[in-house]
Amino acid sequence: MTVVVENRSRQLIFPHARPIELTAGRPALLGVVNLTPDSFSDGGRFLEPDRALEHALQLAAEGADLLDLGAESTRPGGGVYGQGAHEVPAGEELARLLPVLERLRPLLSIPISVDTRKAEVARAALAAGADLINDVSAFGDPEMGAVVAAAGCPVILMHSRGALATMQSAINFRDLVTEVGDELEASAARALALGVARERILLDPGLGFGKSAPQNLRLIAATGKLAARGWPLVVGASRKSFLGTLTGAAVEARLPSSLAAAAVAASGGAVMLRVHDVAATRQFLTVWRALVDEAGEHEERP
Ligand code: HH2
Repeated sequence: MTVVVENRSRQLIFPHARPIELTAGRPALLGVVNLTPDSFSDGGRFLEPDRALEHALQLAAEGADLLDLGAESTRPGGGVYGQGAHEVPAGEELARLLPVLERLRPLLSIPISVDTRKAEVARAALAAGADLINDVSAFGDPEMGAVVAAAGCPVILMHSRGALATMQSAINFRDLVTEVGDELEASAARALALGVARERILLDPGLGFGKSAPQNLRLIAATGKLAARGWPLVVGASRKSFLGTLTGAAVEARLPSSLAAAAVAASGGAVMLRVHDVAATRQFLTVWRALVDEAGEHEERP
């Protein structure tokens, strides 16, 4: 397999935290901290603020480059998750999020991302010290673009199709990789038009969101093709159900599958991976990368 190695890395600048380097082939790790009762991977485990805070600090100590706090599960409905996640009112999302974010902010110098689809939540989170908005709906809320542009913060725009509650029952692609790439570029263009700076936009193919298990594999394998469009790419395969479809592994036993996905996404030039298991992924990627460098089988990108 050809491994993409970027000569140049570039800095991603945040409102509160220190910058991070974005380098294709050496992905930063975005550690997942779920403050939800119903996320597929760890729902309910960190609902209590003290436990969530402890978990966040643990992921930071394990070497997470950024943390992703999510207070609303976004499990897609219409497929393996039945009706999918319940939509949470903004007040409830903020009541789960702010007590953790406010206590965490002064304890960490790494950037804190907030995984939300709601402009009202993003606004309050940014005021409380969040550095990045991770929006799985890619500005589905018409106010979100203005909030992100005014804050001058980076944003992850993730690909999905259709409503969260039904998206797994209406999958329809003719040319998966081209369509996902085109639709991601269209969401980047919308963000630019709303005043978000080009250098603050990251794109994500949205594994599991309106895609079948084989389509998710195809998209991971096509990371290089998507990254070649020139936007920094984030990939979130960690513990997802399509890995279980292939292996039969239960959600808590999907670390080996998640690492295989991480290696291929990193090979394709992803600059960031959204992961639950930070220490293991860091260790795995360090050795993977050293071996790739040793083998010298890589293609340099100017
Ligand atoms: N996947 C989930 C949530 N947020 N954000 C990005 N950028 N990319 C992803 O692939 C992505 C995401 C999955 O959501 P959920 O069901 O809430 O579970 P968990 O947060 O444990 O992954």
